[in-house]
Amino acid sequence: MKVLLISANTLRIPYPVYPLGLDYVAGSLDSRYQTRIVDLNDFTSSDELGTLIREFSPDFVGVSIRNIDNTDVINCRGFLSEYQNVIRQIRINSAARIILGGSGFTIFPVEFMQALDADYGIAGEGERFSLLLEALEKNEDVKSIPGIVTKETTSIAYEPWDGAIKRRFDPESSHTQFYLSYGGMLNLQTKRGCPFHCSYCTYPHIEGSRMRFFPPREIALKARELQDAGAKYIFITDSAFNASYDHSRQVAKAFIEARVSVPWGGFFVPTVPPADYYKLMVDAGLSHVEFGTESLSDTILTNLHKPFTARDVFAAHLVAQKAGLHTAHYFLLGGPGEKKQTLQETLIGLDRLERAVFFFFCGIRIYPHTALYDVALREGQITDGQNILSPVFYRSPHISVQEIMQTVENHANGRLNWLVGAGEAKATRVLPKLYKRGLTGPLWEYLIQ
Ligand code: B12
Ligand code: SF4
Repeated sequence: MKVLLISANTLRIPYPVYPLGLDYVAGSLDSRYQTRIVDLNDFTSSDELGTLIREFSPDFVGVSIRNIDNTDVINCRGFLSEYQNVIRQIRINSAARIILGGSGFTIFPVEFMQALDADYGIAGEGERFSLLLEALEKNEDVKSIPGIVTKETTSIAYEPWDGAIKRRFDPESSHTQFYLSYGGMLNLQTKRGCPFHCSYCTYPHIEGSRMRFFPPREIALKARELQDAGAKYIFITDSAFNASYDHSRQVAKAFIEARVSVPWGGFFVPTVPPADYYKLMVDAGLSHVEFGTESLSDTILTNLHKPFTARDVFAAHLVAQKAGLHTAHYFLLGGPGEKKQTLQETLIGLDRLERAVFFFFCGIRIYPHTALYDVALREGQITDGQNILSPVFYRSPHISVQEIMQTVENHANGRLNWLVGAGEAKATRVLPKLYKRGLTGPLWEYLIQ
């Protein structure tokens, strides 16, 4: 049986992202299946995909749907029509059964099944792909498999996957070579799940809220494999790498033992770390910390159910700086309770965060299965059953997005390290040139003055 796995994400902002999820889907399939991963970033035209499908002649095609949209309130861009084109290409060139999956799909499984001409979908972890293929081959009923979505599905409930998790990484594959030659960034997962309950966040729904840790030594060996393949930078894709200080320290120690020398970074929660935490991380190669800070007003942090206070942010920032790390903070402005005064608290606090890059997003994308969804419903910002696949952003009733943006822009006063929105235009212009010149990593550190 032949299985073709397609990464349909062609967004290159802030940079193209290696399709890690498909390595896990491929890893779940045994050698009975001839499995091939293709990445649309690696193609120059949709005709190329058609030719490949005809030549490979798959029995099953899995399509990975990562991004729904760019979550930018000002310059919003959705990707549904691109996915529709991909499915059309598959249908024209093959009789294979089409199965959807991925983080974007998991947020809106029913909506995507209705919008795309696919046969099945899997909400949640793709390790269940093998169960689906086996059931289909044996003509068994697939509906008993947790997370399976069909055209008839109206609601889905499933537990996180508790079976084996295996990544199949092929250093020789064409798409690996693409990422190595375009910035050199590959990625790595050290655990699944986030135990926090931030009100707007989809991550606990996608990965589960119980942390499931991968063995540190195994992760370090995988990091070595990426390094030996030529990776110049590794992004740790965990929802929050330091959500477990204990496990992340074990990972860092395993990196040191395995002689991982490539720099790496990831998302961190700005909580106060144990003594010498960031020093150990730096010894293990950590170079960039991306804090999901969101606000420096304690009122807003409480409203967003964040597991820290503004004071914790200042403390976390200071220790990260002392350890010599490149530091970025993400802000989500305009959430419940945001008003002039809370925005001012954030702006005043920002001036205390020295030598950092700030990414501001205004208006918070509303997703199902979040507390923010319920707030928006109560406030009449959305209606029960409304299709929000096409983005709807929560807006504070007390201050407009325009006023927030203008206030931030005024306060930024042209400083390069203050980036409002996804920064698409700037990034599209500058980043490809820098990568061509051989620079690697996320590169936002070059904006720090
Ligand atoms: C790490 C991360 C980033 C990093 C990536 C760095 C890197 N080099 O990898 C950075 C910071 C760059 C980033 C950027 C963006 N991101 Co991001 N990111 C994530 C995060 C936290 C993890 C993604 C990941 O790699 N997970 C690990 C892999 C193993 O999991 P996975 O891909 O989901 O795959 C599993 C399943 O989904 C499934 N699966 C996957 N494919 C398939 C296919 C089939 C057929 C099947 C059956 C199953 C299946 O099986 C896999 C194994 O279980 C997710 C949130 C989350 N917790 O999932 C957001 C997330 C994917 N990002 C999101 C967004 C929006 C973006 C940006 C557009 C933000 C912006 N405006 O700049 C950009 C886009 C970047 C790009 N070029 O595509 C959204 C996407 C949904 C949406 N709203 O559109 C998410 C879900 C967060 C959210 N807001 O809900 N991101
Ligand atoms: S915002 Fe970060 S810390 Fe909060 S639930 Fe999401 S991933 Fe976890």
